[in-house]
Amino acid sequence: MKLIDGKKTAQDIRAEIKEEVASRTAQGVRAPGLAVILVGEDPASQVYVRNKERACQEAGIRSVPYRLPASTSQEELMALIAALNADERVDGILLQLPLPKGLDADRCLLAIDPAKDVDGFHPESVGRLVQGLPGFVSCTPAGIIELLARYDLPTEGKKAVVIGRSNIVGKPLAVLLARPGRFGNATVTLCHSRTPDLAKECREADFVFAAIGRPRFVTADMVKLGAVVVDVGINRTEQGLCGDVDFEAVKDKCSAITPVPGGVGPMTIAMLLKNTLQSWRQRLGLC
Ligand code: BQF
Repeated sequence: MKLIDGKKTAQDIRAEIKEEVASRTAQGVRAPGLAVILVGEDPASQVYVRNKERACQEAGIRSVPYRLPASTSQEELMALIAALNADERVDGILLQLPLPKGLDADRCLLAIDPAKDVDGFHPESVGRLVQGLPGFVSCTPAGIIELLARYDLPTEGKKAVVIGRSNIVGKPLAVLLARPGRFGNATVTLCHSRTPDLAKECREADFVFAAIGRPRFVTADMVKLGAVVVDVGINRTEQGLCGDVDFEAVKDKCSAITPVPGGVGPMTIAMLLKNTLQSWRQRLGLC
């Protein structure tokens, strides 16, 4: 079994980004800017936002925090997004989800300029992904494909099972895996809570991507010998962070596996920086 080290890979990518930012800014180009909006006090969201801001800072990306109370109105939030759309020094707009009750996330995401949609959640970004057009790709699925590429685990011609049909992970991941290319061209099965025999679907898969949101949901009997297992789960339990895969049981059966923590999670952050860098290049005509 090969352990797929997302923490190390994400560090490598962040170092590459830092180098590009440093060399451009040394020539007088302004630094990339990312606006980070956090509404309310959700403890997990606070951790994620801190992770993202720290990563930006280390890479030379200017992160501009907007911490708003849970009592913020939809119109106030829409006005902030409009102001950030118009701000030339802002290359990316990150609206941390979930939003507190009473706020309409879809309406907010629709208001973000697609050119600054570094989370890839705008319907235009999703449409571009589905149609195979260039655009921002949701960070977690993009990070997963990047991990497969950097570990040279091609999906071409293989059977892939994605468990979970969320807009943020499962659906875009299934689309990426079915795209042309060495780290695409998979025969993809998108499974969910209404799939009649999930264990059978998984057992037939060369690649299993677990994005269910239930601790240790994928057990050893669900995994084919030699399969690649990617654990996207971030579950908080009494014993700490835990994935959607029963790691201890599955690790001896698969050819490669991502741990939690230190697998897909850090790659999500690295891809956010990569998307911000991409937006900055495009907006300044650096590419
Ligand atoms: C790690 C997220 C569910 C819902 C909303 C590193 C992160 C997590 C884990 C992180 C996530 C999950 C983020 C590890 C951002 C990933 O070492 O394993 C980093 O900060 N994430 C988010 O912003 O919103 C979420 C999961």
